[in-house]
Order: sequence, then C-alpha cells, then structure tokens
Amino acid sequence: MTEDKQQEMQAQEYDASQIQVLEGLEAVRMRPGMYIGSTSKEGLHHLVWEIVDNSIDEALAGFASHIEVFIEPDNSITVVDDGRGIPVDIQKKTGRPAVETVFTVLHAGGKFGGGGYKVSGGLHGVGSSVVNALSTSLDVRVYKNGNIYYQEYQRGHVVDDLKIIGEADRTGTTVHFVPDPEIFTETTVYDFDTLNKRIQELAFLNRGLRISLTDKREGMNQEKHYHYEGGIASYVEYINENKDVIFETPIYTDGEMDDITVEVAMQYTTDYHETVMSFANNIHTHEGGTHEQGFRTALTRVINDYAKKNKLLKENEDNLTGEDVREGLTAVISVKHPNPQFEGQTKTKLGNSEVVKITNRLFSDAFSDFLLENPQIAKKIVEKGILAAKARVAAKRAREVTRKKSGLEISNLPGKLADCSSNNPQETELFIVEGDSAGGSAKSGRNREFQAILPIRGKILNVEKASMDKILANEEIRSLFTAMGTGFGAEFDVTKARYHKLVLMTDADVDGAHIRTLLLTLIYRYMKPVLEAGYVYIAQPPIYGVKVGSEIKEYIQPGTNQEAQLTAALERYSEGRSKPTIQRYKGLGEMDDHQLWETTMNPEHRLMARVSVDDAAEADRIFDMLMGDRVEPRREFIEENAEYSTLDV
Ligand code: TTJ
Repeated sequence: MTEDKQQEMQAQEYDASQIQVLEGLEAVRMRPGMYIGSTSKEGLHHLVWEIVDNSIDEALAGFASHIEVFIEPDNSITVVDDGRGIPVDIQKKTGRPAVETVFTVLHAGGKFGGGGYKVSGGLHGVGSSVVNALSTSLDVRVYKNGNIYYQEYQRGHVVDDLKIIGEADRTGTTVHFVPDPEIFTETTVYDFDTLNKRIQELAFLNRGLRISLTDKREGMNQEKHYHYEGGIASYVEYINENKDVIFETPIYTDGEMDDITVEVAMQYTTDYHETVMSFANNIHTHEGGTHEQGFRTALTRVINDYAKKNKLLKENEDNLTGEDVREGLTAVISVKHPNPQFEGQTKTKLGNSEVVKITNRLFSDAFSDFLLENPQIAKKIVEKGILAAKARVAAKRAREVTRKKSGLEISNLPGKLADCSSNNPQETELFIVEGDSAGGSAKSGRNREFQAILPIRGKILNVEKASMDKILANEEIRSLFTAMGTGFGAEFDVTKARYHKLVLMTDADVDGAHIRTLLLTLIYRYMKPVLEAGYVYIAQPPIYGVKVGSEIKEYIQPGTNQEAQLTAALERYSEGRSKPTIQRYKGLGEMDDHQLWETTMNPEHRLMARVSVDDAAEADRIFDMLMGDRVEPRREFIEENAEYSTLDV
C-alpha cells in the first residue's frame, strides 16, 4: 500500500469516527434526561459530580490528593485536581489525543492504560462527554510533561486542536464548563449548599482526600475546605456530634478481599433509634443491600456470642434480636467494588451477593477483637441490647393483653383538619400549617377541591427522646397520623396515604425552622416510607415583597440568590414616579388569605422543595442541637442561620 493510500484510508476512518462522535453527542442533546436523569436543578448539579468523579477516581488510585471545585461568578464550574493529568498522547484507533476522546466520545473515559478501575460514581457514570455536550462551552487544561495542554469545545464540538499554551511545573487536570441554558431551562443557578453537602460527604467517604468548594459569585463569597483523616469514623462523629454517646471513639475497621474494600465505622448513642447509612462506590445506597446485610448479621451474632460467652446472657435465655442490638446505633458502611450491581426501585440497593460474606467476615473479626479488648464498653453494648429486648417483650405483652387499637383510624379524623373534597390521593395535598392564624388564612385561601389544612400549635414533641406510648399520646402527632391515614408503627402502610403531597408550611424564621426540623424528624423516624415515596414537601413562602405604593408587584422566594433577585426587582420598578419599597415577610401570618394562596399554595406560582431522605437525615442531626441540653451549638446554629432565616433542609 502506498503512503498516500494509507493516509487516505486513515482520513476516511477518522471522518467516520467523527460522524459517530457528533451523532453521539447530538443524541445526548436531544434526550438529555436519558443521560443525566433530568434537566432540572438536579440534572444541573449532576454535571458537577460527573466531572468530580473523575478526579475522585484519580485520588482513589493514589495519584491525586487535592480537588478544588469553584462556582464561578457566571455560575459556570471549574474542577481542579493534582493527579497525573488526562493522557494527551495520540491514540492509534482514532488518531486523536486521548483527552479529546474523553470529551467527545460517549462512554469513553476512565481507563487509559492506567490500570485500576473506576470506583467513584457508577450509578450514572455516563462520562465527561455528556457534560461537554450539555455545556455551551467546556475547556480543559492538562498539566503534564512540563507542558500545559489546552482544548476547548462548544456544545460538544471541538473548537480547535489540542495545543500547548505554556509550561507546567506540576501535574493535574483542570476542567471548566458552562451549562447550556437551552438544556437547563428551569435554572442554571448553582446552589452552594447542595454542592457543599455532597463535597463534605465525599471527603468523609474518601479518607485523607482534601477537597474544597469556593463560591466566587458576587455577594456570595465563601469557601469550605474538607479533609478527614478519620474518614467514615469522622462521619459517625459528625452525625453524633450533638448526641450523648456510650463510648467516645467510634469503632472503625477497614479491610480488603478479592479487590473489594470494606470500611465500617460505628458508635452507640443513648437514643432509641438506629442510623445505619451505607455506600457503594461513594453512592448512598438508600435501599441497603448486601453490604448492610453482612454488617447486620455480623453485629447481631458477635454481640450474642460475646454475651453468652461472658455470661451476660444465660445459655437458656433468648438471643438478642437485630433490632435490640441496633437500638441507639449510628453506623456508616462503605464498600468499593470493581463491578457494583445496583438494584431496587431507585437503583440504590447493592446487589452483589459475594459482598455479604466479605462484609460479614471483615467486620466480625474486627468487632470481636474490639469487644475482647474493651470489656467495659462491651458490657455497656450488651446491657443496652438487653434493655431494648426487655422493652420489646413488655410492649408485645401489653399489646396482646389489651388488644387495644391505636385510635388512629380514619373514622376519627381530627377536628382541626379542614379536609378537601377530593379523595383521590394522587391529586390531594395536606398542608401542615404552623399557628392558628396562618391556619385560618390557609383554610380560606386554599383550593378546597384538593387542598386540606391541618394547623398545629407551638412546638411538637421531641420524638427522639420520647417512648412510643408518649408519642402516641401527643395530640399534634395523633392528628397528623390520623389525617394521613397511614397508621402507625408496625401497622404503618404508605399505600393508605390519603394525600400524596404532605406540605410543611412554617414561618421563614428561626422558630419556623425549628418546628420544621421537629416535623421532619418525626416523619424521618415514624413515616419514612412517605419520605421515600417522595410525598414530603416544604412550602417556600416569599421572603420579600416589592411594593409600588400599596400594590405588591413581585414576590422574592428565599434562596441563596434572594438578595440579587431583590436588587433586580427593585431596579425593574425604579423607573416610575413612586419608588419601590420592600416588605419583608417574617411570618405566614403577615399575609392575608389571598396572598398566601398566590405566593405559596397556588400550584401555578408556588415553589415547593421536595424533601429527600438525606435532607431529613440532616434535619435529624440538627435536631439534637436545637432540642438538646447543650446551649453553645444551638446558639451558633441560630446565629449562623439568622441572616438567611431559612433552615437549609
Ligand atoms: C488515567 O490513567 C493515566 C493517567 O491519567 C489518568 C487520568 O485520566 N487521570 C485523571 C483524569 N485525573 N483527573 C482526571 C480528570 C479530571 C477532571 C477534572 C475531569 C476529567 C474528565 C478527568
């Protein structure tokens, strides 16, 4: 073959692969939801994780130690790492630099002869080219071989060949992208708190990693730096920060078997509830799975074995159940698997069967050793389990003797409930409203067809510290459960929910945040399936009204960019003869029924935040701080949140 002929063939091959590239990325722009879940706020944030995951992988492979994320003044994102840098050499197959392929070919990325597997992500892990396709522009800088390599793309198309733009005295990769407003039609504004929360979680899950978030937007300047030498043990300490613990330092163990790494951290609190969180390849496995199963089985067996061997439990006595030994437990389990199988309704259940025995074995060994070496703590753990077992047996007996019904049947709908006329749960909404006066406005302002109102008064019971019968005796709580129609405890049945939207409507001040936290904790602990079904929402009453004369022209919703929105609105109305003024809403009670409907309840205008299980878990953590005996953290929290007057849930 002549050299000319060979070149021609290569050119043809190249053209063919280029066409495929363009078709691939065009498909992403046609159906973005298929690749990133949605084009809403969630999808927008997803782009960041898609990029950050690559840097996390480089860190897990042992080559990067520092990741920085920047929200730029124009709401674009920059991610910087100090890894080896994406390879820039020309690949045989494509005739193009590897880095170009990473950003232009669907599903490329990850392995470039570097060995190791892709650990991070995995749930969506669709690759950086998807981010590229959905960005008006994306630029990458690779610091490698003493050079800075640079390439830019627009809506997925290469602008120019990869070129060297300077000298480098380090290695690493920097990616900057501008999400396309044609795709993200709902919003292109990033939420600091959303990014911050996940970045902190990634720091907990990847021991030793340094990761930071910097907000460079006007008026929002702030930065957070995370680095946890303790990894998930630090996570457990963080969750238990405001709780009373029965031993100071969390038990921590890590191990590896067949290329699968397993880490477990746990600590007992004096609470009655368990908080067990599991992760696979940094993804929160809400639905649990084989790693949790292995952990639970091991925990129950090791504690029973120890108790029997040390005569804390007599040979003829019943074993403690799983529930008994998990009372008051806070645990985080994290596995990293080369080929994770995600199952379940929300694909957040780890399915790999071999993980059961690996987790079981690794944790059993470490936990048995711990109990042997710490007999005093071991005794406390066993005694706590025995107490839980006694309470369980007593409660069961009481139920059998009285066969008393809970009294939460729908036939006893609470008097305070203003029900709606529809009984199709798919369209009905229950508003839990703080205070009688706001309750009154909500009742007259609502759409009676599908909106029901349940006013609650004052602070509700602290369910964290209360026993089951005390909870069941509480009026506010009873009325909530009766109205929902789901029953309580063992009889709880989410399919009986009378409303598929449960909307918490509290004041936009610290007290309102407090009550909302209480309600979320209640829901998290006793109505979790409702939360998992996505039925729980938080109403977002406006924080400002922009008035001209006595007429309200515009409402501003609370949020991280509320001040900027207010400024913009004031400017819009500054033309006329009378200057606009600001009304600040402190409580729902300051709005009349019509305003409340227009701003907060009318489905056409309102803004509601759906509460995720994670949000509720965070509320649960904050809860102890607000309710507990310790004054200092509570004061700090209120001071920190006073300015924005909304609790971030
Ligand atoms: C792969 O194996 C050879 C050496 O380089 C490895 C690699 O690709 N490392 C890497 C990729 N580090 N950082 C990235 C990366 C960083 C960002 C911000 C975005 C993307 C797509 C990749």
